Amino acid sequence: MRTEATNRVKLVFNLLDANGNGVLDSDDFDLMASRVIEAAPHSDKAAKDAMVAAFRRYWTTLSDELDVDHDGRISFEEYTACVLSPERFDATVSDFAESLAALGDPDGDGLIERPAFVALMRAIGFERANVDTLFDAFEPTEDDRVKVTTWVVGIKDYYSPEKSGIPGDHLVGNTAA
Ligand SMILES: [Ca+2]
Ligand SMILES: [Ca+2]
Repeated sequence: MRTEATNRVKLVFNLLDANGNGVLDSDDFDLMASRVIEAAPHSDKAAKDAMVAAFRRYWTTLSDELDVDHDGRISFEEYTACVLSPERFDATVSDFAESLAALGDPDGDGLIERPAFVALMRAIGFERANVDTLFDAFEPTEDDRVKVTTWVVGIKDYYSPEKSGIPGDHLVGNTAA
């Protein structure tokens, strides 16, 4: 696995541990889902429900696939296995990526404005400066919007162990140090 992928995985693990107890557990995903929903006040109920469902599925998949000692929690060591067999998580990551991007596009025009993007990414816990750099790397239009599809691809790439030098690496930024 590439170093960049390891750093991306480490960052996501720390962010997903929303209650800060050092392991991933069911509670983290409820907390994260409510934070993200709150950051999308203009989205409709269907989009919010889809996001909540995607977070639930995310936890269920991680729990089924990675909780090898069956203690209901996923340690960082358990979590790192996800990058070794990413194909087991493809469908879950796709569902998550599409739900998140859809939440950022309440008017359904296929484009996401910077403030909506920043609000969602900050809710997940990424650093503001890194979020702006990522948005710029997605090559926004003149009126500062990026395509939903670009973001979806960006999220999937983020979880790909063989990828490096991708826009998502900007999220790691200084926080990896
Ligand atoms: Ca936790
Ligand atoms: Ca465990």
